[in-house]
Amino acid sequence: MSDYKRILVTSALPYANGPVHIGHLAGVYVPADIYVRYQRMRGREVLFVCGSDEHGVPVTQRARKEGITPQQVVDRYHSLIKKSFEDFGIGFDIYSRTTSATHHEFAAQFFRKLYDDGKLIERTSKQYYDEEVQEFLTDRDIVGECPHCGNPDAYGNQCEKCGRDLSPEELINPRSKRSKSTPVLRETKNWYLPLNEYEPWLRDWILEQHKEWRPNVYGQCKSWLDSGLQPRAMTRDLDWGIPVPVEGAEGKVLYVWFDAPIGYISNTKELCEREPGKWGAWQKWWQDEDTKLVHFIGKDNIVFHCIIFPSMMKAHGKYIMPDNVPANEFLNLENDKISTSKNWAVWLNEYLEDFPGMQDVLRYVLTANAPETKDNNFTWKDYQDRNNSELVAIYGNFVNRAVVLTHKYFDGKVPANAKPEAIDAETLAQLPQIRAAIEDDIEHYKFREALKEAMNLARIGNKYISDTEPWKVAKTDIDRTASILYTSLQICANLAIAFSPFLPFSSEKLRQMLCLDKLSWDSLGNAEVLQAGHQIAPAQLMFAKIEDSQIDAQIAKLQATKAEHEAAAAAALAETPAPAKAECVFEDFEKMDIRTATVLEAEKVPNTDKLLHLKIDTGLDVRELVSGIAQYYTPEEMVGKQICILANLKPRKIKGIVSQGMILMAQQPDGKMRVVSPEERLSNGATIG
Ligand code: B3M
Ligand code: ZN
Repeated sequence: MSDYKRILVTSALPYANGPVHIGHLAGVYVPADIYVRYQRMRGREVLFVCGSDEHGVPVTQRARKEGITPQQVVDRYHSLIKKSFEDFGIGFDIYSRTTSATHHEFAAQFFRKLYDDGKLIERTSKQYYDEEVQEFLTDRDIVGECPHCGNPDAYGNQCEKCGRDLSPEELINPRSKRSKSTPVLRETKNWYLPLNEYEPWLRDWILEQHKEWRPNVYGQCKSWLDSGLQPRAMTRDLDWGIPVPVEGAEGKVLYVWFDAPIGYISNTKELCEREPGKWGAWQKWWQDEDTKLVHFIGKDNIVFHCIIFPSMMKAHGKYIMPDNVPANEFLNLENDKISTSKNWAVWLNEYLEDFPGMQDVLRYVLTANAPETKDNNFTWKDYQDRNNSELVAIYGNFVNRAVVLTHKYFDGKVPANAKPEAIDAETLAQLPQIRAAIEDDIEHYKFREALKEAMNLARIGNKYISDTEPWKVAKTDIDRTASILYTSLQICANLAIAFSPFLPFSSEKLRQMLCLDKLSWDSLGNAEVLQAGHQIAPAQLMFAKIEDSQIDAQIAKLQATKAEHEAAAAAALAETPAPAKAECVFEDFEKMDIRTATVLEAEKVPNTDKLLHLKIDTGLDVRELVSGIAQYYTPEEMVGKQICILANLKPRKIKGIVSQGMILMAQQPDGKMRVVSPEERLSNGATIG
């Protein structure tokens, strides 16, 4: 904790364009919650802030897709997301939203101060504009051919095929996703934050003063800084967002990544103004060096939280900087990238329908497999294994035996330590070291390791009770039995405390079983948390076994989703025409001699499945050609058909046949080919131009 007086914890504001899934929990919210719960148990003053990010392009895309307003989208998902976090015990002190009046006002004032202080550069640039929908296009609304790999559907900001970052002007044959039309470049004015001016300071603050940051975070910051920072537009030509509060900015809004991080501050302000007695003034949290600020995010948000937002706050002049930004990598699902658009996810609201009351199991598995240093993978099989072989068979089993036997032999009262032996003290002597290890790991944001330490204590307890076998000893030596259960119950009490930041629901259940007033972190490591004679409650099942059938159902659900998405994607492909080719000139077209012709004879080319060998009357002559249409037409269907051919194509030999010309075919988006025939029968040799 060093010399800070309070801790301010933020977690990334989820886009309110869909439900939250296990990737969100694993990447950001469970680690943040573990850290906050632990710090609160240490008695530190902590404020945990989050809220819905409601102005991003994903919101407007969803609104368009559903034919509703962006506000309707965010209203639906804000409340769903908020409830999901509550259901999983993510203990925010406030979960607000960026469409709130408080945020709109605060973010506009923040921008206006930078504007008035001359910290922004006004720049005119050319942006793509869709004349059909009469709007400027965001980078994600523009698609076109990637100049690096030829992907025809690269986005204006990135090619998802080769991963290269792009700018819209780099795309070949750009198309608007909004109207399928070709967008035009139009001049527009926006306001830029000159990030390059903050580069020296960022280099010192991050690369010199925060070498302790996680390597993935430190490394990404270093590569951004080494590549040289450029001024970045902090406004956009969009209609959904916070209007830019300066003259001449009609039709422009604050860039969502300017607006959203300010949401951390405005949400804090909203809480402090609502409960000043408890939280004091918001400035105490954001503008006082005695506050330790920690941002929990996913790796795709590093640049915004380590470079852009700090530069904004530096430009503003009064704000503290984050002490750490423990960004997680990504979690995959059954070896595939989690995807909202492909519905390839385990949605928190659906999880609880299928596994009611089993939040802790998911918290446990997602922490045990947390992608803290590299992407990781969630499988339902591993979820079942960890629940059944760790939570049920070790932790739950140990607690159950200790509590049940205490009721069986001592009426549910903690027995006196009547006949201690060396193994008891040796076992309890491990408690302080386990506490120290958990504390050190959490303080260094190593939640996987910290959880392992807590689980290690459960293994120790389970081994202890298995080795001492109180159910046997009770037949001959009740005093020895008393000491074994006395020792076991001390371990149970330590477990309830140690697991509390990770598994709050089962720790609460154990606290109730042990009739502890509260789970006090200071009692962790203590060999006598429960006094002899203390009455405990009847045993409750800590964790339930998960059956194969439950897992099979989840896997089947995912497979059905995948099949559904692939069918939808194929149908969508059938509607999407091939991309336009590069511009040509009339002279190019004049070289081609396109004529009508009639098919006289047709047969399949032997040993091929795609080729037909045709004899045709072109009006100029009777000639032969080979065409790859056997999958779409039988020879019988072709005889007598009037077609259009490119008559002056250089002859070429195909499967031993000299083919003179090429039939003009229309290729459907799904690949099907159809002959292009004149609407009425014309004379053969009619020129087409
Ligand atoms: N809305 C979440 C994301 O990029 C983004 C975080 C904002 S935190 C200020 O997935
Ligand atoms: Zn590419």
